[in-house]
Amino acid sequence: MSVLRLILGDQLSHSISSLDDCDTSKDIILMCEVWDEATYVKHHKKKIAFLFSAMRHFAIELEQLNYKVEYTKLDDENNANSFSGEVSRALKRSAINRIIITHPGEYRVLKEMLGWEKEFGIPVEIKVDNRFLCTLENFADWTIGRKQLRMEYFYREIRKEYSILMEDSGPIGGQWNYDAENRKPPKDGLNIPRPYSNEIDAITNGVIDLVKDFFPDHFGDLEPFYFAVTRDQALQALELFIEKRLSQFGDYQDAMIEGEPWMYHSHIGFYLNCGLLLPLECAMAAENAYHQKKVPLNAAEGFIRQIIGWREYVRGIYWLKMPEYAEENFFEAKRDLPNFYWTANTKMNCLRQSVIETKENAYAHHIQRLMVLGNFTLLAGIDPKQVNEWFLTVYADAYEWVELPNVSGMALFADGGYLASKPYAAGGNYIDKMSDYCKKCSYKVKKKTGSDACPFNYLYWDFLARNRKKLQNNYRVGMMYKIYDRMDDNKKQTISNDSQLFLESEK
Ligand code: FAD
Ligand code: DLZ
Ligand code: SF4
Repeated sequence: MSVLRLILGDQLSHSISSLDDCDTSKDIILMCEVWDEATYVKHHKKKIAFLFSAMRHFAIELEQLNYKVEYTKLDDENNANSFSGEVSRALKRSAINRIIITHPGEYRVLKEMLGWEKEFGIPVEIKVDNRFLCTLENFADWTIGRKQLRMEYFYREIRKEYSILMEDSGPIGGQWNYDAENRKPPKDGLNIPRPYSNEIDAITNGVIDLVKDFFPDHFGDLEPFYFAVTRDQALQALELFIEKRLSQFGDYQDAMIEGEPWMYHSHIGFYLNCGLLLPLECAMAAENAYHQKKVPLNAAEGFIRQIIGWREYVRGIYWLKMPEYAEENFFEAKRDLPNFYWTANTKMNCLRQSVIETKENAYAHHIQRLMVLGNFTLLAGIDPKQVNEWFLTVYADAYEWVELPNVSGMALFADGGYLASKPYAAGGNYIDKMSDYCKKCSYKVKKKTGSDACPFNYLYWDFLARNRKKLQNNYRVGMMYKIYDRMDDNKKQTISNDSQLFLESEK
C-alpha cells in the first residue's frame, strides 16, 4: 500500500509539507491540469500558460529526484477535469491507503478536500502549509483580544520572531517603518532597468499551443511570454530585482509612468504565490543586500514589510473570515463593472493604461491596482463580487487568499474596516501627483465638475455624500465631510449630476 500525495499548481516547492517523509519507492505524487481550476474564473491566458509550464517543469524535477510522479495533462484523454475526479482515478490505478495534501490556498478547494475521507473511504491528512511564516493558528491567536487588527503590529511580531532587520532586540535604525522616506512622485529621466525575461523552451511552447487551443476566449495576451517557469529561473528573477531595482523600490513604490509597467517593483508575486520562491528567502535576500550596503534601509525595510507583513497578514485574515468575507458589501454597492475593464476603451488615461498593461502582462503594480483600478470601483460603487472576479481573473499572482482581502478589504472597504482603517478613496490629484497619466488624458485633472473634469474628482465627493451615514464617524474620513459641508448646494447638486451622467455613459 502506498500514500497518494497531491500537489496543486500553487504548491511547487521542493520543501512542501506534503512531501515530508515521502517513501519514494512507493508513494505516488499526483499533479493534474484540470479544466475546473483553469475556468472557475476565466484566468488570463498568461497565467494558465505560466502555471501549467511551471507545473510540468516541477514534475520533471521531482522525477529526477526519484519521486514517482503521475501527471495528468489538460488534453489527456481520460482527464476527469477536477481535483476530486483526478484523485478518484489515481485511487483506481494503484493500491493506496492514505492521501496527504498541503492545506490549499483557497477556501473552495479546502471544502472539496474536506469531503474526501467520506467520498474515498481512506484517511486524508491536510498538512500545514509550511511555506508561510505565520501559521493560521498563530494568526488566530494573535487576533484574540484585539479590538482592531493592524498590519503594523503584526509585522513587528514577525520581524522579532524571525529576527529580520533587528539589532539588540529593537529594529535596525531605531524605527520599524521607513515609509516617511518612501513613496516619491516619479521624476524625469529615471533609468528603469529591464525586467527579467526568460527564453521559451519546448515545454512552455507546448503549453502556449495548448492555451491557444483551449482558452481562446480568455482575457489577455498570451505572447510574448517571458515569465520564469522553474525555481532556478525564479531565483534569477529575484537576484535581478535585488541587484537592479531594490535600491529604488522604496522611493518609487507608488509612482506610475506611462509605458513603464514594471517600475522598481520586484515582480516576484507570481513565483512566491505558486511556490517557486519562498517568502523568507526573499526577505533575507533584501536584508543581506542592506547589510552589504547595496541598498538603503528604507528600501530593504519597505520590501520586507510587504512580504513578511502584508502578505502574511492578508492570508491570516482570509482564513479567519472565510466564507463570510467573500460576501461582504459594507457600502451595498450594486453597479456593474464597466466594460472598459476588459477592453481598455475609456478616455480616462490612467485606467486605460492600467487595463492595457494588465492585458499585456497579467501584471499591474500595487498602486495601479489600488489607487487607479481599485479606487475607481470603490468610488463608482461597483458590486464587490464583480470586482473580485475581475482581479482574480486578470493577474498571474492572483489566488483568492491574497486577492480577496486586498480587493474587498483594502480597495473596496467592503469589510467595513476590518483590514484597513479607512477607505483608500482619492480624487484625481493623487493620481496626478504620483503619475504622468494626467498629462495625456482627455480629462482635466484640475477641473472639479463639468464634462471635461477628471471623473475621479466628482466621483470622490459623490462617494462620500452617498455613504455619509457609514463614514462620517470614521475619524480618518470625518474631516472631509467638513469640506463637503462648506460647498454650496449648487455645487453639491452638480457633483451628483455629473457623477450620474458619467456612470450612465461608462457602462
Ligand atoms: P512588490 O511591490 O515588489 O512587493 C513584493 C511582494 O510583497 C509581492 O510580490 C507580494 O508577494 C508582497 N505584497 C506586496 N503587497 C502586498 C499586499 N497588499 N498583499 C499581499 N502581498 C503583498 N497580491 C497578490 O499576490 N495577488 C493578488 O491577487 C493581489 N491582488 C491585489 C488586488 C488589489 C486591489 C490590491 C490593492 C493589491 C493586490 N495584491 C495582490 C497586492 C500587491 O498589489 C501585489 O502583491 C503586487 O502588486 C505584486 O507585484 P510585485 O511582485 O511586483 O510586488
Ligand atoms: C490557478 C490554477 C490553474 C489555472 N490550473 C490549475 C490546474 O490545472 N491544476 C492545479 O493543480 N492547480 C491549478 N491552479 C491553481 C489552483 O487553482 C490552486 O491550487 C487552488 O486555487 C488552491 O489555491
Ligand atoms: Fe485619470 Fe483623471 Fe488623470 Fe485622466 S485626469 S488620467 S482620469 S486621474
